[in-house]
Amino acid sequence: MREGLVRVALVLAPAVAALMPARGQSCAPIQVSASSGTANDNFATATGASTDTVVCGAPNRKVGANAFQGQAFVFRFVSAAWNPEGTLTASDGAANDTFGSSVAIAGDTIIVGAPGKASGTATYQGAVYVFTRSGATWTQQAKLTASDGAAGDNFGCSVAIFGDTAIVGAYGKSGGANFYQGAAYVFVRTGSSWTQQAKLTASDGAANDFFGVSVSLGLDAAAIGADGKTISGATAQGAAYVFKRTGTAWAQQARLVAQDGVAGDYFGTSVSLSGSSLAVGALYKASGANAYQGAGYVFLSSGVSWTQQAKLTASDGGAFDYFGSSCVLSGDSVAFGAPNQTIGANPAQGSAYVYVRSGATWTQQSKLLSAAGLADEWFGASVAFAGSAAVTGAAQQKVGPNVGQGAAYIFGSNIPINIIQQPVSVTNCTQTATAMTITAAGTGPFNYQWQWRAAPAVPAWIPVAAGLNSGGARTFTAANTTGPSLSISGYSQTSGALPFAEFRCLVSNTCGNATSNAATLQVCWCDLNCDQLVDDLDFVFFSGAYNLFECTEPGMPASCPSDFNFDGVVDDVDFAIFATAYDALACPTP
Ligand SMILES: [Ca+2]
Ligand SMILES: [Ca+2]
Repeated sequence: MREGLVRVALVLAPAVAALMPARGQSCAPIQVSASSGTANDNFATATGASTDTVVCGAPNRKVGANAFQGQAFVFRFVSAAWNPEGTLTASDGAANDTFGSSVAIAGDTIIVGAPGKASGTATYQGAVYVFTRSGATWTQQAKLTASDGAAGDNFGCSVAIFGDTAIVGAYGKSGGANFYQGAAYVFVRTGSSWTQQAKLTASDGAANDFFGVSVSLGLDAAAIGADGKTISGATAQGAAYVFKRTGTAWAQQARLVAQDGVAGDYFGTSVSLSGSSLAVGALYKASGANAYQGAGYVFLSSGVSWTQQAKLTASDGGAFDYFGSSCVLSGDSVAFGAPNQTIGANPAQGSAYVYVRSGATWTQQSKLLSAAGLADEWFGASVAFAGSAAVTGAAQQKVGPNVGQGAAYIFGSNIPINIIQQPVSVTNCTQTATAMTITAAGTGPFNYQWQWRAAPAVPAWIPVAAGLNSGGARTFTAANTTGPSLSISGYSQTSGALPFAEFRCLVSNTCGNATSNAATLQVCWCDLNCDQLVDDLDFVFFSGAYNLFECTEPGMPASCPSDFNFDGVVDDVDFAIFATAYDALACPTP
């Protein structure tokens, strides 16, 4: 049958998917700062958060006449807004305390580190202050100091709290003759009284380990960073230690190092423990030729042993980003700050990256940026999670006329949408229904609206209506037009060029939106029996229609599918179209 047929141009030209970049728009986060802020406060150098409360330390803030005394500021989510709830000041605050260098919150308790606190003539011995909330009022409950405190300990350089247990890092603590070996101290609360439960040191402690530079707490577990640790001769490769509590006794469970650790990584600068997972930052980790780009690591515990699950780096990382300067892990979400990253033309504007875990796989979900967009913001100096919101400190940000005042940003239900599965172009016969599906990541709930166009006949995008849609001489039936998976069926077309139509989806949440790529639906008109081939079986169908000729003829299949050029008759023109597809044997591919 193929001999003697006139070859005509392929009517079903390969469709060109109109690929558009996904537009994950970053919505404006909520900015909080001290209402009384002044230049060089460095507000949000440290940030802690619970579900509805954020605390930001401003360690270099002048209080009264005391330079570098420091304060901390509390904000609470009330009536759909983040409102100031209190200002925390040490009862015995003095110049150079740098109160607010570290902060942590659990429930109605906040602890604040003041590593510069002097004890008599012992400068930089350090202290930690505990505040509790009653109603909306914060009051100092305790001042914590180490049982063996000494000058230069920097006790309070890092803090963490979990229930009625607190841990305090003192990276400057000497171990015998080992300067800067470091230590961490555990305190427990009974009623309103705090007592030291343990002093933790590494089993292999040595000079310049900086053990305690970072700390994190879980249930009967502590993680402690020692970013100066020499590993097998590699100076400042860094390590993180895990300690477990049994009863009231603490014991070292593991020493963790990066699988690809080398000298100078400073692995352990930041740590965050959540359940059986631990995140660790290595802010000076090189990436290829990029010195000091930084990296993050996630370790997983089996209950006894720890293994590295992932190494995370920024998709667009560059040299001197200092990625991993800060980190926070909660469940299957982790964030790392990259405060020295250049954004556009702005050096040290900084950013933070959020990753989510599915199974054992971590995927970058969002890149967070400040709304101000200024050089030297140091955005990402601190990170925290407040429920589903991500909090990021921009500790050097200029606020109004105040250079270095600092601000924090809360990305609530407005974490930018990232479309992680795009709709797929498809070719179908006239009788086969199609679904176009996308998957959006970010903070839900999401609103979906599918759009279509009969490009190039009708190039403007219009919303897909539930039920019958028509335009550009095409009609189809749609369902689930405002869900992630659009159903399309009943294609018909009376004239016009192919492809049949293009579809895309607009996704939005409370403050932002994103548009998916466009996907093409192409209809293989000649595949009359819907088996994805144009072969002899279709020819049998076509022959029957060809012999009947008129679409209105009794016995002609409904909608006259063999009338490929939509002129009301099945004639030699349709036969030529069929012959071309028959020669190709297959439907055109999108
Ligand atoms: Ca077929
Ligand atoms: Ca025809």
